[in-house]
Parts: sequence; C-alpha cells; structure tokens
Amino acid sequence: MGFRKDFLWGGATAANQYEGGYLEGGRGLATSDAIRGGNVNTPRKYTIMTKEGEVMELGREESLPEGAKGYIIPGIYYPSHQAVDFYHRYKEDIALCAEMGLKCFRLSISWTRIFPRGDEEEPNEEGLKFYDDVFDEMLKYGIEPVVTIMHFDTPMYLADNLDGWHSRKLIDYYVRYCDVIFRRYKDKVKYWMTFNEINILRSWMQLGIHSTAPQVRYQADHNIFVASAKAVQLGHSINPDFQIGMMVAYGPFYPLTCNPDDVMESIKKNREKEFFMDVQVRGYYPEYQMKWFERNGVKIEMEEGDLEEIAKGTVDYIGFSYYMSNTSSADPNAAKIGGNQVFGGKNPYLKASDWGWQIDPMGLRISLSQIYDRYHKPMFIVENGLGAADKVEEDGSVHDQYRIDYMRDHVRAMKDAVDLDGVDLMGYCPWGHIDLVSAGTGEMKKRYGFVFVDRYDDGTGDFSRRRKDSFFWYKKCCESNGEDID
Ligand code: BGP
Repeated sequence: MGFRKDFLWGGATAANQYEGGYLEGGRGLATSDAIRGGNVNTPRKYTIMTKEGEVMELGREESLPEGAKGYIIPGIYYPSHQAVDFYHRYKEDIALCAEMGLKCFRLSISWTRIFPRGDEEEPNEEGLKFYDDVFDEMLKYGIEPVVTIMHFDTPMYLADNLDGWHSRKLIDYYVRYCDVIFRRYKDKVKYWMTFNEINILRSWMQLGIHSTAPQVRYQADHNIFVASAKAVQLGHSINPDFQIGMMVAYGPFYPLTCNPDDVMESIKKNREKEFFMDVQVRGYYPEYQMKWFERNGVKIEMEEGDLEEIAKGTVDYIGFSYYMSNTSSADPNAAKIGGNQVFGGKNPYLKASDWGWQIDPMGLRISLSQIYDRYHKPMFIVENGLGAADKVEEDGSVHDQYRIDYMRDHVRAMKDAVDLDGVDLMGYCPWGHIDLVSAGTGEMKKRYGFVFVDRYDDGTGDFSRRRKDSFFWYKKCCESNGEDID
C-alpha cells in the first residue's frame, strides 16, 4: 500500500516563467517574451508591430492584423525577461530542492536558447552548455530532471515568418531541436514531455499563429501531433530507456445537475481534453472529433504518412496538470467561474482560491481514475498547487498554512487513487515550488512556491529566496514517501 518506492516527488517550473536571462548566452526571442503582465481583472496582452509600424497590444483570444510581428516595447516591464532569475541562481535553487528531499525537478528547455531563430542548422553551444550545467547540478544531488521540450514559447522568428505552428515546417525544426537535446542529454535526462498543456494551446502567445480561428488552431494542433509522434520515435531510437510523455491540462467537468442535457454537456466539455489524449495515447483521431470538424467546417490538411506517424509515436506516460474542476450546464446562463486558461461553471459545493480557481481535492482522485481507466498508462501529476498572495512577516517567515492544507488534501486524494482505485502513479510535481511568474496573469503576487522569491509585480525585488512554512511540510512529505503529511 502507499506510493511506489521510486515515486518521483518533485516540483515543476517552465523556462518562460522561471528562467530569465532572456538575452543572455546567445538566446533568441520567443513569443512569451512579448507578453506583458496583468492581474486577475486585467488579462495579459502581447505586443506586436503592424506592417505599417503601429505598435499594438492584443489579448489571447485576438488575431493579429496581417503582416504583424512580435515586438518588445523598449522600457516596458515584461515579466519573463528576468522571471525569477534561475539562469543565475540555479545552484541555490537546486540546493534548496535537495534540502526539501526532492527526487525530481521539472523544467522546460527554452527552444531559443538552443536554436535562437528556430530554423538554424547548428545549435547554440552556450545554450546547450547551460542545461548541461543545470542537469549536472541536479544529478549531483540525485535529483532526476524531468524536461518539457516546449512550454508556451515558440521562437519569435518562426512566429513572424512562418505563422508559427500553422506551418508544417515547424515539425522539422522541432524534430531537429529534439534530436539535438536527446543526443546531448541522453545520459542525463530520462523523463521528457513533448508539449506542455497541449489541449489549451490556441493563440499567438503559445503557438505563434496569427489567427485564432478553429481552422488555424486545429491545423497547428495536427502539426504538433505529428511533431510529437516523430519526437517520441526518435527519442526511443536514441535511448530506449527514455520515458516520453504527453502533457494535458486536466480538470473534470461535472454535470451541474442530473439533467441528461447537463450530462451531455459535460461529456462534450471533457472531450475537449480527451481528444488530445486519444491522439497521443491511443494513436488516432477519435470519431467525435472528426464529426466536430465536419460540423464546424474544419479541414485538416494531412500529408501521406501523418496518421502512421501518429499511430507509431504514442507516448509512454500521461503527464497532466490539475488545479480545479468545473461544472457544465445546458443552460447558457448558469454561473461561470475563471480558471486555468479555460472558463467553466461554478460548483456550489466548492470554495475557490483568491483567483477564482475552485479547490477540489476529490477532483484529483476523479481525474486520476478517469484517465487511468480510459488508457491504462502510467500517470504523472506534473502540476498542482495553490496560487496565493503570501505575506512575509517581520522576522522573514512566511506562514502559508492555507497552502499546506491544500497540498495535504491533494496528496491524500492521490493516495486514495493509488490505494483504492489501483492507479499507477509515477510522481507528483507541485507547480512553481519556487515562486515564479504566473502564466495566466503574469503576476508575481500569485505565488505557488514552498520557497518565497523576493520579486514583485512592479519589477522590484532582489531575487533572494526564503523558506515558507510549506517548505518544511513538503520536506516531511517527500522524505516519508507521502506518509507523514499531517
Ligand atoms: C498551467 C501552466 C503553467 C502554470 C500553471 C498555473 O496552465 O502549465 O505554466 O503557470 O498553469 O497557472 P497560473 O500561472 O496562471 O496561475
């Protein structure tokens, strides 16, 4: 009973929110570099220049005017540029993780550190060396790196010149990037994920696509499926021990009531995630999605061999983020609530965080059971946590009991999924175990960490790190393999 002996207790980050050093070491620009900060009421905008030379700010759901390119306005604060400066502080951060007893550390490689424009023949050695140093530092403490290959940061050059993932050319550029990092790190990294939260990628910010029309989005998704499937096969040929997973943003949509119309709505909403798992885990496009394409006039251009690649390149495990659940209703006026890049219905039985994300530990057990029953693949929770505004006391301590409560309840739910439902769970990486920039709002104020970082939304702060109360709780949890959590 209990978690596997080799259970991967860890923490999770992403280059665009954590690394900083955006112009150092020969790194090129990514779309994520042009996204400004926002807050819970003001959505983040990205900055572009039209072909007539006008600078504009656009939101996630907006399309770019024709010919517009990403543009960074001089003198403006962009949260990702320095983020929390892992680039210069990785040794300190990894030492803190070792002290907490972490067995793994999820991070993403910044594609433009390796290929600054994205289309070069040869990689940037300085970028490769940086990750060598980072992985060596982790391995020194016996911490296993878990690498996301692309986490919300398409190279800006490919966005500007090729319409990002709308172009099939990105398949080859991505596979070349994978080839380089797989070979370089084959003896240092075993666990990989091809694309972060593949089911919510839909805008210029993440994919470099200029239009948010479903035709463009789903064509980009197709290109991503092919790229991912090729990467999985390539990775296995380079090192058969590689474990290469997919990564989906998961949160169940419950029917708001037992009205069958609400139940059908929840099935439809859940399919929006299942579609991506069906393709990457089962290896084919599911019927319901083909029908949806037909009804919505979406025609995916495929080349000969694409479907075979997808069938051959299925993943080894399912990585997923879990923060909340939602409700679905056939009534368009049912109360809505915000959340992790998607909006869903309010649940009268649940409380929500200060950012409106409904807190539902049982939803984690439900997610694990639903996914495992459907696919029977090992599962890896690669994000979970509570975004909250922490307060540093006069003596420098941070009393985040609310975070401890949240985490403990979720670890209990995981344990039930393992002990009572028989789910094969590989590990658990709470999101932003060291405070970092929020993806949704660009805030520092929305903190997830067990380690507080002195960095604020106005761009001030000295980046110093301090242990929160939750640091000591998580340490106990990791060291006891999830037994000592009360
Ligand atoms: C997911 C992303 C992460 C992360 C997390 C928390 O969508 O994979 O990058 O940021 O959610 O969301 P937020 O930062 O908006 O609180």
